[in-house]
Amino acid sequence: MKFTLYGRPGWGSVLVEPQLALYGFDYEMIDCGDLFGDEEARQRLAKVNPLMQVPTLVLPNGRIMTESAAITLHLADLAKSNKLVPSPDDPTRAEFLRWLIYLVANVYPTFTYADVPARFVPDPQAAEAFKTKVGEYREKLWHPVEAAAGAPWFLGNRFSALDLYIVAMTYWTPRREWFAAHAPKLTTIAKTTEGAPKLSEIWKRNFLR
Ligand SMILES: N[C@@H](CCC(=O)N[C@@H](CS)C(=O)NCC(=O)O)C(=O)O
Repeated sequence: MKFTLYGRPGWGSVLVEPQLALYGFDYEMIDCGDLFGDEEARQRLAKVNPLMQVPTLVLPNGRIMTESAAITLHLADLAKSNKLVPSPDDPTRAEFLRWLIYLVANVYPTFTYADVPARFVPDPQAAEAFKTKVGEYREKLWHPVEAAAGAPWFLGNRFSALDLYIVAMTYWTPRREWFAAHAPKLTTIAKTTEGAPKLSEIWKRNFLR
């Protein structure tokens, strides 16, 4: 029962790796290479994920999963555990689903469009202006997340996969300094989650090199 996770330190694989670890699943990591700068890396990944994105997860039965939110829900099913995903009768379930999907449907695509804006807006000046606008929009998207955040975890007393997303995504642009100034609750959640000894090796490998 072994999973294979395609990823890269600090990239989207870091949303899934801590989940595999917390469930105690056996997994190996494959570095996908620089998907933005290396066409060979893109073509290699295209064989398992036509969108050439990570996380890309090969399940123990050989099937491929992409989309971090789908992976999050499926891993909880496979683990038969409610450790990271509240079960359907849990009062926090609706809130969990709402914000999980919000993060992947609203926040995550801003990176797709603004990481390499020239893919969508060929003119360099227009691309720069587009990147700035998408960046501003991304900041706006974080305000409702901050407003909805509980303590000590996003869902209040209940730790969940959302706390793992918050650690990773607050390392991404607009980055920790911005979150400290504009999203203090999310910053505290990120720090508390990162402080848990079980995952320290994973966070270190991904963000603190
Ligand atoms: N909807 C996907 C988004 C994955 C994603 O955008 N991953 C980024 C890395 S953080 C990526 O692979 N980007 C490469 C590209 O956009 O070409 C998910 O939630 O898993």
